[in-house]
Amino acid sequence: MDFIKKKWILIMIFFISIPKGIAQNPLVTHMYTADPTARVFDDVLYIYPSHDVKGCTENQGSNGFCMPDYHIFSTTDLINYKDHGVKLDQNDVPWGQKDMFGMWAPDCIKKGNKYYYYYPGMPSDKSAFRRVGVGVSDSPTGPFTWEKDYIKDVQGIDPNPFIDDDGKAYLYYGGGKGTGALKVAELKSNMKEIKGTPKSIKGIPEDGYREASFMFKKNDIYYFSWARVNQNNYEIEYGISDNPMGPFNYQGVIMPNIGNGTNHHSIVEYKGKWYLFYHNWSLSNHNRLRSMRADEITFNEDGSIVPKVATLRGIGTPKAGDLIQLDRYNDLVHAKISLLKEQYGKGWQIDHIKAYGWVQFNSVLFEKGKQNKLTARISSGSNGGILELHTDNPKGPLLAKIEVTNTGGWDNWKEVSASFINQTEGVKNIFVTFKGPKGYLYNIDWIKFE
Ligand code: FUB
Repeated sequence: MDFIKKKWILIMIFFISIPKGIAQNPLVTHMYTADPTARVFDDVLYIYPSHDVKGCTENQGSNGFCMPDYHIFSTTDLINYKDHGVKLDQNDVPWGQKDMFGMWAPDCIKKGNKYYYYYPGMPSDKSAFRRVGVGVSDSPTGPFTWEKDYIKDVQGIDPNPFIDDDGKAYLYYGGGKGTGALKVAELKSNMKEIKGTPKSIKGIPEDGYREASFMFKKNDIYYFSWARVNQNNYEIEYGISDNPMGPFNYQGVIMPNIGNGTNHHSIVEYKGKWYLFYHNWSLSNHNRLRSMRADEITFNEDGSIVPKVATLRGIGTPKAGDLIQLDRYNDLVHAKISLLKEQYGKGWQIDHIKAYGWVQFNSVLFEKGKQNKLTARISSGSNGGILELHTDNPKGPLLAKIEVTNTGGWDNWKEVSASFINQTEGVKNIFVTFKGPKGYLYNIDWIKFE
């Protein structure tokens, strides 16, 4: 085989094997992802998260985190997330400690035609807990050319770059207690050095531990947000200002605490809606193995942010061909959810399903002539029952009906299908209703339309 042919085959194998997440919350389940910074470049939404793994020794990582590298993800429909693979490994940080497992929250920004990726790492000179490095690329997914040294005079975690309308660029970063925990510095036009001395950010509550700086601008208001551990545990909070360097006027909570561990966020506008990206560890039940999630947020007329309680349903509008994880429901009656056993995939199942119950899942797109068949991944250790797909409400128009029989056990999963009885069009809330005799009927992993 000639060299060119071989090269193309290898390139095709690479692209075919890139894992795609097909999920609601969390956004991907094939790996653990934390600290998601979402950015929109040329109509594509990119996520720059960190990566949690298992297996560090006592001397590796810090604060119980085991974080070896950075992946980048992209999406255009908020449902399917493409994993572009590892973009920086801990042992390729030119100024970093080898096997540090300390690759904490990163970020990326576009200036002109270049993309600048900022990340914290443990320096081999041991001059600080974390230093901040930067890499440059012609593409939002790299490859990046990594600067040989960390940014001089910057010490701290969670770097967050921001470019104002006048072209001035700033770097927010830091974590800790007391005045001066979070800092801001103006970046020079090369984006690789800071001007002058970093300043402590003023106007945010002084009590508690703070980290996860994130700045955005909307209608000429500078919104500076952070995560704070106070008596209510980890909350995402914000303040506003008419100056990117503050002082900020404290506004309160964006997302209340979602459990006993960290939260770290970013806020972005995509296709006319605003989204809060954050993380949580319900997939692993271990607060150092986190998964990125997202929910839509809205603003009041005065510009304040309507506080958001984390949802399972998350964002995006699945369409024909997408897996619909019903266990990421809007409402669930006469059923429960639990984690799938590892050998059957990652994620959850709906179980303890009883007759007269249903699961509601909002915002599914039906396109003319594109869905003729309903498929469900189900199991049943009983005599089964009927699974019906309705729109609008549990007694709304019936689209399809599957008769589920015993599959050989509650852990014996099968894909069963039925043709659509009726068609519908547009974005609909769906209701999968459970019918059958007394007792448990079947379990559901996911459904899809084709
Ligand atoms: O992921 C490691 C650290 O945990 C981040 O840098 C913090 O913001 C917190 O999420």
